[in-house]
Amino acid sequence: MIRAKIAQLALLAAAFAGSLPAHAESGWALLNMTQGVTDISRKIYSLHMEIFWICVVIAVIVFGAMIWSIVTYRKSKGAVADVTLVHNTKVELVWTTVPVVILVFMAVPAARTLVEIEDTTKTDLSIKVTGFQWGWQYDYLDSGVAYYSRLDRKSDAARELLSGIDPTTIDHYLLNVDKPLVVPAGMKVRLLITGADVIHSWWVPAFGVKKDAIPGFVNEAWFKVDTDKPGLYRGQCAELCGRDHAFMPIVVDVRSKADFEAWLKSKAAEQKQAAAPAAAPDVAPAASTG
Ligand SMILES: [Cu+2]
Repeated sequence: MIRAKIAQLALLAAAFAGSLPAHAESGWALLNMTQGVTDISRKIYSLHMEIFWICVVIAVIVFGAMIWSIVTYRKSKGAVADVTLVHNTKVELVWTTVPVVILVFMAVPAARTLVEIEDTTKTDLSIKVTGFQWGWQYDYLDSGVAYYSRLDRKSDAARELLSGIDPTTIDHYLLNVDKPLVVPAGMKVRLLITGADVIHSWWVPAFGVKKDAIPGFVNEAWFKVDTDKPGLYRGQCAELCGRDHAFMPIVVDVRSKADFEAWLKSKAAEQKQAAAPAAAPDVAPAASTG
């Protein structure tokens, strides 16, 4: 009976594994965190995997010993509880020392990566990111280019109650923005992250960046996308910030250095033109008869 149940569970697990969507990454890899496109994101991924396997080994040893003891020394087999073993210094030393050694073994590489994550020196570009209800404002501090980035129009129309629009027909539903953050690949980009109203969080998994956007505070983060990995990368606000929290996605458009510089130049010119005062109307007031 129990064997039949176990076989049934194994079949179910196999069916579940088989039903996972086949992507570039397939099967169980989809359930794992992504390796990302920056050096830091790969370091975070390796740390995650190392610590995951340490936990697996510990779990196998601990649960194995527990289950084996329960089965082997069960009452129905005539086992009698040992009430004499109340203290053993040797055993206590071992079960204190071993976890301490394991923790230090995990903490050293983790601390090293954390220090690297916090190192916002020697950056090539600084962008101020301001989270607001509900979107993101990007200010390129060195060039004066600034704009808002919000949920794209198509997703915004489809999400309305009784819109009648089928969300499955929308490309990247709720994950597209009108104006993505444009950055160069291969350059160290520093983000100065703050909030305009409540706490938000700027999160792009592929970069290994997730930082709270807190009103009155400026948090720092940085990323450097691999030179050979330009493309669109998506993220979300990761701090519950109110009614439309689910509708303020993040899209980062990573371009080659030359492409980025050309974009920044044209954007700066465009903004300069838009800010210039409009020419005075060429009509004399008396001629205006309504
Ligand atoms: Cu939010």
